Amino acid sequence: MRENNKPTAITSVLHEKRVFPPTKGFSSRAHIKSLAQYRKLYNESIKSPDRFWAKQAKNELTWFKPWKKVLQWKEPFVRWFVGGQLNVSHNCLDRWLDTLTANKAALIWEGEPATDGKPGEERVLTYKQLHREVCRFANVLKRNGVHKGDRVLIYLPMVPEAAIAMLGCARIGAVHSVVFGGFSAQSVADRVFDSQAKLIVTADGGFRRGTVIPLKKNVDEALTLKAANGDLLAKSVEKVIVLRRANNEVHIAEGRDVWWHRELDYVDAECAAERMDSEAPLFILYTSGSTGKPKGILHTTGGYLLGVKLTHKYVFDIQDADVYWCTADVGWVTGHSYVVYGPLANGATSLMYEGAPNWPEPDRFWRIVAKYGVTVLYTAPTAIRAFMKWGTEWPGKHDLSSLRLLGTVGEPINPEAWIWYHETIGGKRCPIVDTWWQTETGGIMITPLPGAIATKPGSATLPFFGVVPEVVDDEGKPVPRNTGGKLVIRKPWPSMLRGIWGDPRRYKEVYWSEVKRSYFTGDGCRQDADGYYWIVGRIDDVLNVAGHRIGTAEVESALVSNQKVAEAAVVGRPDELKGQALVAFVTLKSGVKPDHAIRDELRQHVAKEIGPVARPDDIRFAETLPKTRSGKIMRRLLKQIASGTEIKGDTTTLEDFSVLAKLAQSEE
Ligand code: 7RM
Repeated sequence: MRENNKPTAITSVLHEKRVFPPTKGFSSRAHIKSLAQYRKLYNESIKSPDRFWAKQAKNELTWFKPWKKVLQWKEPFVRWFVGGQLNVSHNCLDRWLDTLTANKAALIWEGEPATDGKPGEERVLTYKQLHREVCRFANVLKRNGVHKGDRVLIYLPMVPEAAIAMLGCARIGAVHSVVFGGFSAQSVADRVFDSQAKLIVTADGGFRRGTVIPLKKNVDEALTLKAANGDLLAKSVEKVIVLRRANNEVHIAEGRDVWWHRELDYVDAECAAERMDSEAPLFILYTSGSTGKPKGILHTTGGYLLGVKLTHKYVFDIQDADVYWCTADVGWVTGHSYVVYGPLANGATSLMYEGAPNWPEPDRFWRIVAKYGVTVLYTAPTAIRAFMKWGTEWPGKHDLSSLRLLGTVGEPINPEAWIWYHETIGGKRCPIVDTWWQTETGGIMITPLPGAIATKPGSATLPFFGVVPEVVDDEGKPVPRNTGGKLVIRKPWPSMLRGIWGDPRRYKEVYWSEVKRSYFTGDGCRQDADGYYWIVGRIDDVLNVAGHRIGTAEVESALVSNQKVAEAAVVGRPDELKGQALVAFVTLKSGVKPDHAIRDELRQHVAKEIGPVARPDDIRFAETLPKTRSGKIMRRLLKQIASGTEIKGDTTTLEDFSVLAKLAQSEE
């Protein structure tokens, strides 16, 4: 473990006193109508979890075979609905086929506008149509040798086929691992290697801000990359299914690569949903931690689906007529749980948008809200801060009166952005649900329920049903109210991660060792006098840059993989727009002179190794890095230098005092 940093409170949040009670008009129509009703259900969920969850699982999901035991907990390994059988794709699709929902829009998709000014394409898939496409694609997977339990890597742009591919895997019991389209060939290769995926689903290219991202080309490159021992990283891959999307030129390797549309000619639309064990793996999603290697977070079937269905229903107060839009990419957990699985399990209409919020102009989101009459919008604080910067004239051009509820996720929201969102986008009438959760938690954990819980700008408020959070000190003891500490979860919940793919020891070590008998979130937190939770951000070596989770160690290992770099330390500094920016302190190998060209080269190098999201904002060169006597890099100091703040605190453990002065001088 590296030097652990105490959570630092954001002062503007400490003094935040505004309270927004739920409005009568909203509450009277909401699923959960009052604080009393929330408290009653919450208490039930904590006092008799077995009874509470059994009732929910029975009401919400269709089971092929009932479970024998609701919960089996052998810390840190959990099993929910033991012995039960169901299928996620069946619950998201087949379940609706003999209801009024069958002909309702399941997915509304808006493509990125073309560079020639033509509006974006538009597609609507009803539940019936989506079911048909999923069945056909599931048959394509089978035709290409995918069996129950096999891993499939999905590397697609934000198109309906991404959801179709995920549901197709779920239908036949294959385990998907979606890799964000902004990640590099190296990331694809690493994830194939770790998951031993048999097949990759990709597209020729995807559109982003008018340019084509060459996804297939990246896959081709990933398939040539080698491990240190000389072996191909992606040698487990037998087939690549290629979706035609951008019409860019691609290489098709005979015998290995097949076109999605051609394959459809060989299959029919009959495909029974596989009976899956409640604990059968559903997906692996890689996420950054405090080491150089991303962790494959494993989610399973019954508990995950129940968790995302229930949170989606109550947190977004989903009603039949809603047009619900979560702006996350399917490459992130938010896209899994709240673009695809949660909404479809609820028979809701989920909107998907392919492009960027400011392409071709900064009113793109508001144009879409007005065009489809979006009622519920779920986005990230970093996007909200960007909208604030671009100016109120952009939302002002469009009729946003269809909106009735707003949500945020991904990082703490500063009260200024919260108020702007509330007033400018929500017209002061829409409640805001600030939802705290993680890739590991599968679904929303701490959140307002919009008809029941009064909100405070910057607070995720209170725990969802079945969630027992606690703020503790270094010894694991609960801290008093209004005191900062580590956020832990005391009891297992249905959608929690089941482990790290192929690494049970690391799972235990990372999540269940920091604080006794608790799941450690890695976040710092404070509970106020009303019991509201205020999450202040990561206290481990994970940064949150524009809502993207990035491990400092990952960026460091990318930097040192460059021939010219001897050592690197990466820290975050506050950034008005992105929340945090990446600052890299780099020691070059002797003989290499620091200059602008190397700085650019290293930034490019990281983008290539990990992806553009991880590209450092600043690179600062140093002769040596400040270290403790035991050799740990003093990140606390580097953070202060990176933020331009004064150097405070104890520096006596520094190996080389002169180093500090030099670092401070090296500022650009
Ligand atoms: C869903 C997602 C998880 C980390 C988490 C926090 C931060 C997310 C909030 C938040 C404050 C929030 N998964 N985080 N939501 N911090 N308020 N509402 O983001 O695995 O990619 O990131 O994001 O630090 O630990 S994630």
